[in-house]
Amino acid sequence: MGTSWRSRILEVAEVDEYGPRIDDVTISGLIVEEYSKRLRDVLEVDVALVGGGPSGLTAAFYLARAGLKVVLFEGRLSIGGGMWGGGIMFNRLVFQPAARLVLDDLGCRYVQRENGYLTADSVETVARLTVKACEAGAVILNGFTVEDVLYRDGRISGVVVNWTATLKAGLHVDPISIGARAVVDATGHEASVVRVALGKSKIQLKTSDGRMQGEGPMWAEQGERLIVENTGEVVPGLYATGMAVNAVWGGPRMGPIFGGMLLSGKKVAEQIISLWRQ
Ligand code: 48F
Repeated sequence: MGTSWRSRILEVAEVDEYGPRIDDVTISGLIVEEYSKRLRDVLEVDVALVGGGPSGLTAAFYLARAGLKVVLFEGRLSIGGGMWGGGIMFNRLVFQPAARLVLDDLGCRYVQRENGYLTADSVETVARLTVKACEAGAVILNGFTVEDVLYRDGRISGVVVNWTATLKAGLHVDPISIGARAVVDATGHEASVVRVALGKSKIQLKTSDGRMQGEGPMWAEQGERLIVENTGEVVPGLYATGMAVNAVWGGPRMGPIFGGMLLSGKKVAEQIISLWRQ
């Protein structure tokens, strides 16, 4: 008997009428080996994105396409954030005309409606964004919650992650750290990375009083405009995109219109790419 799972691959490599025999321990070995390699590869990255909603996935796509090493941590098992349910679980998405170019870059199908509005199937759009980000080279690690940041010399320089399941179970298990040249908070309404950064140190945001302003009541037109305008660095090394932007800067929420999320994801990617090229 071999002593490692690798030797079992050879031992059970016989073929029967169904093809190569299936061995339970080999299945485990393949998962552990490949996941460990992926995790090791992203311990140090150019960009760590937090949150796999529309803004995070869009940013991941553009950043990875430009050749940056990108990891995206999503706390839930499912990627897509607030996109799945459209409005009140009617799973259609609405976009304003300005989002058209981004939808085209992402290969998303849409229907053209009156006054330039575009609509799309939310499930299909989540799937397309996810595939495009992965194909571009972004590594997506789901089930991981970012619970802290690395902060050195006045700059955010990485994130601290733990399994969401571990945190939910309240287990006393220490997290691990990921080094990143840029960290992007794409956690939506929670802006949870910015919050944790503020809560843990003397960090000041670039807002008027250095604090989080909190999002305002629903106003789609203003919200969509401000989200794109204010997308960017909030603390050296830490950027906000998507709904997190309005939580930081006090912009209104906007409900089920999603163009601003895509445009914000693209903008934050372009900001980081241009710095990276300097
Ligand atoms: O909320 P979400 O979809 O963020 P977004 O890209 O888009 C907002 C819209 O969906 C919608 C809207 C449109 O008008 O307002 O709400 O700004 O996705 C955020 C993702 O981040 C994950 C969370 O599970 C969700 O999938 N997330 C939140 N906190 C953490 C996290 C964390 N600390 N670590 C990892 N993932």
